[in-house]
Amino acid sequence: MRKSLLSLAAAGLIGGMSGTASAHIGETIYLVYEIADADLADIDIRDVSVADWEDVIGDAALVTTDFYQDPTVGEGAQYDPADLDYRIWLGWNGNSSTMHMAMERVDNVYINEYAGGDLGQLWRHDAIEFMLDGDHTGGDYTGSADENWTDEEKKLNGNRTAQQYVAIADTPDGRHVGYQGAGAEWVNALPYADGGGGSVGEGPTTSIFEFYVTPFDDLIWNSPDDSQATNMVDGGIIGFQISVPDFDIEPSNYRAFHTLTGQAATWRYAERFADGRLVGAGGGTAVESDSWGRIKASVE
Ligand SMILES: [Ca+2]
Ligand SMILES: [Ca+2]
Ligand SMILES: [Ca+2]
Repeated sequence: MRKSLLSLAAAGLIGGMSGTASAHIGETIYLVYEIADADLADIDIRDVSVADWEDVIGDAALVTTDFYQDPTVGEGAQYDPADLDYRIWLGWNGNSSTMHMAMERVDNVYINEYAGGDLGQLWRHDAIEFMLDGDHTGGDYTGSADENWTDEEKKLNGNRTAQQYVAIADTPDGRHVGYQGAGAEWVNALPYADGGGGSVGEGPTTSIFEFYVTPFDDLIWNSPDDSQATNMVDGGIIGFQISVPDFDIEPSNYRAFHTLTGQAATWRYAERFADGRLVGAGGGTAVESDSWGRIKASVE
């Protein structure tokens, strides 16, 4: 039973679409629901609380047991709610072409030594990783995909056709979300991205992440004008992947690595992302519309 803005759907639901250019992995297609403008206005990403997400959207889209705990990464710890447990809300907005996420994370040992000033380092700490391939064409999206590239070409092509974002709860410089390519000054800033978060308690620590980012079909790191954000519309297919690392000893020293797709090296290969089918809000808010219930019923 899954009651959320994002649901597992049978592959047959969109049938003929599997023959398109979309790269995809596995049999699962996730339904990702639009958050209408009116609902977004009721979500405060800086209040260090997911109560607004619960009020506006409802239950979390994904929980820890939806993820695969990769036994080959670090200690390879498997699911234990006393070690790491979380809830994730996910949605999109067509007017701003943005993907929105919140996570409430309960972790027995909270490792965050991020010093600020370099968003490319967020992955070393207890955080959440959100990878997007807006048109889901797949491919190696790292700057090392071609060994013959010059340094300039590596910089241009890194995270160009898909993007890996990482968000952190506590940060000394107020910047909570960042991607792994060049052009961080504008890609991670308004209107393309913003975030908030914080944490409370110790042993366990509850940390909160709330943020939005922009998927780009073509991201030119030194030219916002030439970059093309994904045109997000009802019925569109997006590639996405979520990873949740757990560090309990020190930064970069993995206790566990949770991944939604179960695929290795999604930091490199976008064709290993999951398929997400964008479901539009049709102008209605989550509270006003009963379409969510109908869609959920159709896939159970
Ligand atoms: Ca909030
Ligand atoms: Ca832990
Ligand atoms: Ca931890």
